[in-house]
Amino acid sequence: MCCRTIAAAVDRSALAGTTGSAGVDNVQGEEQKKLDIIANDILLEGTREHAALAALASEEMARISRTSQERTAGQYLLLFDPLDGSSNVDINAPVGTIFSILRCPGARVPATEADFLQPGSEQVCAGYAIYGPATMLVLTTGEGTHGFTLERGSGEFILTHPRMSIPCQTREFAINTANTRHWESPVKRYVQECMAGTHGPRQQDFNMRWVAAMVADVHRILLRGGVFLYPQDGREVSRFGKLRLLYEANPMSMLVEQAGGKSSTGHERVMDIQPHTLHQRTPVMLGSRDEVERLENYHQHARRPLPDLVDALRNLWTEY
Ligand code: AFP
Repeated sequence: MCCRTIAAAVDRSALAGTTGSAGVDNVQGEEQKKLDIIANDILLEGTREHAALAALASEEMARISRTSQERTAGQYLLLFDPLDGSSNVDINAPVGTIFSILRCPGARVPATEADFLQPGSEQVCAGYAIYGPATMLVLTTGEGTHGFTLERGSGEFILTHPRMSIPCQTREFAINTANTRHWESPVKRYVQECMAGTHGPRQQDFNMRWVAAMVADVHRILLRGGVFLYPQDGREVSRFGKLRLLYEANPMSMLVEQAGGKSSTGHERVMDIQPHTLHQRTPVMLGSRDEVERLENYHQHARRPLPDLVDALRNLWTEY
């Protein structure tokens, strides 16, 4: 219901004058778009009265918001990124809503922020809506990942992509290569080897895609495979990665794992991370299993000093 309303708001944005910046920053210090705020309000309005929910957390709100059920102890906690990739709205490119549902521990009354700090493996449901040429809802409750397409006439989501499955192997990767100089050596090595194509160690040509909306990049991977990377890097802002653990990385990791893929920080499974704060960031590498395992391998290898030297020589060799 909320996703249908957000889809309509995105659809109308150029006509309604709701593209562009709202002129304020969110809790992460990132510029809020008008539609970030509109989508957040739609989700708050549409879920606040829901009997099953104890509290909500959003990328756009510094603190959690308790629902009207706080006194009757709703059983679940809802977390969301209301409009992922929102700068794409201005160029009529895909955006989406990402969400995650957790059990409220012991159905405490009222729920607290600490109740949200659960590892991704505790999620009972995860999903996203993508607002592209068609609006789709992609969901998992722990029994596979399934895609539903909005039929605009009836307003119903019809199951069109049952049991989505990510092939183990791929020749497509997604990363913002403008950040190359900031990456750590295992990521540099991985991307350089992909870019070296048939003459490099991978002995095959790779393709690169980057939509700048995680929802769209993950959707592509669920449909045809690939690997998506947003690693930590040398910049202050992404020292611990850019993406938010609780309402971006965890739900996407559950969807990917339920489709047979893998999701890692390079060092550990994303869904095993014990969160410490609501808006915590994490590095993410997810998608086709063989590629994510290769990346983990390179990270493990790079921990030892000698392989680091080998990497440096290899980088020199590739550059010159
Ligand atoms: P917003 O949700 O703030 O628009 O950010 C989108 C995002 O977190 C993720 O969806 C993209 O993969 C990533 O940022 C794009 O980052 P770059 O700006 O480095 O391309």
